[in-house]
Amino acid sequence: SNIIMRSLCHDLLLFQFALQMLDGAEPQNLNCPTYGGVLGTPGHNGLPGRDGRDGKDGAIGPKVEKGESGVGAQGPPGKIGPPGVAAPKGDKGNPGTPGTGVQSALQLKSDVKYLTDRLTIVEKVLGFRMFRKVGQKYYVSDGLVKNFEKAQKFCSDAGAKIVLPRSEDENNVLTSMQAALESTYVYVGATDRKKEGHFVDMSDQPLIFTNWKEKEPNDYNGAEDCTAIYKSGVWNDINCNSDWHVVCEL
Ligand SMILES: [Ca+2]
Ligand SMILES: [Ca+2]
Repeated sequence: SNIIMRSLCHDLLLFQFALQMLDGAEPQNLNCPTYGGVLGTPGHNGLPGRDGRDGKDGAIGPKVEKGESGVGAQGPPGKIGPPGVAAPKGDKGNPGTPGTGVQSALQLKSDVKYLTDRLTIVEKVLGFRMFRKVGQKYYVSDGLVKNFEKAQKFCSDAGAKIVLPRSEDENNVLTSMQAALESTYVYVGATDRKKEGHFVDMSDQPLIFTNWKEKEPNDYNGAEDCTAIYKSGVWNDINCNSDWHVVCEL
């Protein structure tokens, strides 16, 4: 064990010597016991070592808040890509149904116009005291009595025309209306003022229906150029200045 102790002592002496040399201290006499003798008294504490050098500047700076994430400026546009390949031509479509949409629209427009026109007529009809419907026509009257010129103007002002039956049905309806008016005569729109004995309607068109009484028209006294209908439904040429009931047609 002495050999081991001596070996350790030499190692310690070498280590201590090395430390003294590094410290720049005067090397002291260092000895190790040659033989296993009595352990010496412990040595005094050595002098304190020099202060160590200051460390590098590693101070931690103040904590900084995380900044807002910035928005980068938009870069320049990229290069124009190569032209695309043209798509193959598609198959020819099936032919459409010819004009159904347009026809429907035109039909609807026509229907609306028809209904609007009819409504306009009906509204005029409702403005009269009395009316009868015959076919698509309305015979209307306010029960007024006027000469032919005033009768014609009255009807015209109402957006109508002085009545003129153009069929037996119409003649019958006018006759029934005449009975309701309790009138002897009702003027109808036929005259021979332009050509004696040649009766025409208010548009100078030939009459398509007449119902003259026997021996009429007779142009009595050469002064009968207007036409009126009797209670019985027959016609007579009369003086245009006489006042008779007025019936208009719409
Ligand atoms: Ca006449
Ligand atoms: Ca007559």
